[in-house]
Amino acid sequence: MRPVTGPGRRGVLGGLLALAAPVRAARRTDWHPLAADVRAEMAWAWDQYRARAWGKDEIKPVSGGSSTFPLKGQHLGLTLIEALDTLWVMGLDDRFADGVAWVRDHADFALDGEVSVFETSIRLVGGLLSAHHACGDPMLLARARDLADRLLPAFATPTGMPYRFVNLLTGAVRDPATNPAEVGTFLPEWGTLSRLTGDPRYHDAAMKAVRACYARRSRLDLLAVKIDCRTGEWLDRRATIGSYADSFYEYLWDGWQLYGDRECKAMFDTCIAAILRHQRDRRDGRLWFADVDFETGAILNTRQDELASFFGGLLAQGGHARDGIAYTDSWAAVQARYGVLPEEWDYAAAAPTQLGNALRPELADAAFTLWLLDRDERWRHLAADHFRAMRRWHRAAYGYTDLADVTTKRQADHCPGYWWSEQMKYYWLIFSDTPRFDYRRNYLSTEGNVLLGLVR
Ligand code: DMJ
Repeated sequence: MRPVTGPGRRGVLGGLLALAAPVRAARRTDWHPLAADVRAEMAWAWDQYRARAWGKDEIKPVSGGSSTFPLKGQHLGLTLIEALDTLWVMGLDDRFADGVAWVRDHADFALDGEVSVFETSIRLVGGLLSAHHACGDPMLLARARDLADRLLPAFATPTGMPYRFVNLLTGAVRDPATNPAEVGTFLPEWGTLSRLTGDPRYHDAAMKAVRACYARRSRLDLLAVKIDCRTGEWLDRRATIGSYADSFYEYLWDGWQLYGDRECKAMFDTCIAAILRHQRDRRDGRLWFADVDFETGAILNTRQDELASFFGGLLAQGGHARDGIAYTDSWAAVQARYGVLPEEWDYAAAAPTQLGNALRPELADAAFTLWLLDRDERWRHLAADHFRAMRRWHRAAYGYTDLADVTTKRQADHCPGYWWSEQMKYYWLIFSDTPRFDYRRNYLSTEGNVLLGLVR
């Protein structure tokens, strides 16, 4: 692997796009009061978690209970670990130190139970690495390495693509029917681990898995959504930019930005060209991306995961600013209609097909990424709308919760770990102009973990 050289994935091309989309001076706003609101909400939610669910994976913000994830029935401190670099970049230093002390004294991954390899890596390995980036404590790196070592047995397959689940204690694996996202979302965390430890196994395992999946693309250069990690046979024909595929494409770009890896860039360019060619679909003047048959390109459905709403930022990073902005505008119009995006949207019917919202960060992610690229104030307005809607409808007695129904705003009772790592950080970074973050040279993972760009 190569050392970190280029600008971070959300920091590149700023000057170029600024020419295409100049900042509108007339709409200048002082965003710092909103940044202070975001920080205050983070501190309040953390204090609720500290009081009622300390060390648990996830707080139930309505009832005050807790739930486990990604291990069934046993807690790993997911929320706490996901929150660490957000607390640090907000300057909530006492709370950050409290969290690091919990990891030092209580984090234990030698537990007899199975976890999702993908979720554990992006959330926990990534969370520990970003916390290490924030403070340099070698204990955090050691914990990240210990956990990655427990995931490694999943990669011992004939293709190099990992099983979906592994037992943290025994290394027993389960479920070979995997997908591009769960195969190709490792390189930034695992490459960072290799760089910091000098052990190339992590980077090499991540890269081998990506190559194996990419090599099996169709003649249209499209990937389907389900693949057997033992044989490399596709188990489905549907190509999507949404769930089960999304971060595969994101991490191809990231491999290029973080390591200057030309192979990743070439794979990214090939995949994105195919998506733009075969999946781009315009309805009523709006840009969407259809699910298509990966071998024929025939449209299979017009449903769109909320998860895909990050994709506009990725397109712009990859040099497709016009499409990236148009796609983000499509989602912004849905947000304007409901306040909060539904989990799934049928763009042909212009109606939601899944009414919930799992406290999702993706549109704020796209706004932040686009803003880093062109500094257009409209992205700050979009992020502000996202934050204000969240504060209005997702706030509960003991924190922020998901919604059961975006049309009625009926609350469920669950705060996912990513809330602490993703949108709260995106809002803060886009509004605060904090000196703790290098706005020109940085890298945030798919989970919002900052692996490059924290300024100590
Ligand atoms: C996060 O865990 C990551 O962003 C992942 O890539 C998919 N989306 C969830 C949050 O919605």
